[in-house]
Amino acid sequence: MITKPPLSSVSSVLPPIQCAAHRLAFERPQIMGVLNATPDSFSDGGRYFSGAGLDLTLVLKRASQMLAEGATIIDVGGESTRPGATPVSESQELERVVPVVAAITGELGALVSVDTSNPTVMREAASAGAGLINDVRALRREGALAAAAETGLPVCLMHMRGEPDTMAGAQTYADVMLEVHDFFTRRLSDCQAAGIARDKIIVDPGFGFGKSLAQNLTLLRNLAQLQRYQLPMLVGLSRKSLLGKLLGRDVGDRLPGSLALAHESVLRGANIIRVHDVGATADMINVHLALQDGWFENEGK
Ligand code: YH5
Repeated sequence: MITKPPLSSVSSVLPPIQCAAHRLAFERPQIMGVLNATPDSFSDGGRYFSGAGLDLTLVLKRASQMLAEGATIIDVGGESTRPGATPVSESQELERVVPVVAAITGELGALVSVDTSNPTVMREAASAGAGLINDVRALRREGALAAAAETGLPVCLMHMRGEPDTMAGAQTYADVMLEVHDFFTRRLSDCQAAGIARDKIIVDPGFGFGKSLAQNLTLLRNLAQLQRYQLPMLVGLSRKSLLGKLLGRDVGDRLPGSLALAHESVLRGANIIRVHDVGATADMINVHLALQDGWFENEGK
């Protein structure tokens, strides 16, 4: 009899990663909740800004809500990666990100990742309590490898060809899977050379960054291939434009599509799901886990 291979080809649980005081474990998919400290992001820009600027009370309220709904990481970003977005200066990014990181770690004791490509922001956010560096440019900015190594924090390396500003034009890849694989092979070796231990790295294929709809779907269909590194895998698909193209939905009407994409990612071995809608994603993951072998023996009633 011919049996189909499972979607997820690696069944053993990856070792946990130490993120500052927090141990991030991978027995179950973890949820990273998005918190944009920007006035101009795609999906939730300007939410925490009042007349006086960034309002930390609103930020803490939103972070608490995401934690209560099941997020284990809050991803704080101060730079919009939207093509054509006004570039943010270093001082502006520091001003937005550092107080937010300090407030969420200090007041809520939560694990915070800092979504930045800037070496100074990496250092200052680490001092303020961040437990993870999430860099959409995969530490390719001048000084970023050294800064990340200095903090000693784990890092998420995301695949993107070029820069957010130049990536918008559909890129042509001979083979998108091969390109992503070559990219990680190079970045993993550069990280190792900079003194970032391999076991501190998370990989992310970078959905929506310079990729066509077809390329994004190819990446997701073949996501299990990224388990070859035996490193945790993060995916960010929540509310992204591929759903606009696929379903003709505006950014506020993409939750069902986002859940389907997140579920397909979990089936293919994703370990961390970066989302805007934490509660709905937690329900999806809990239903998925209830169908896993052994669940009723281990935690079901
Ligand atoms: C990611 O995939 N993405 S910021 C466009 C949207 C909605 C959302 C048009 N940071 C990732 O979330 N970090 C971002 O609607 C990320 N992986 C990691 N590691 C883009 C974003 C978005 C863009």
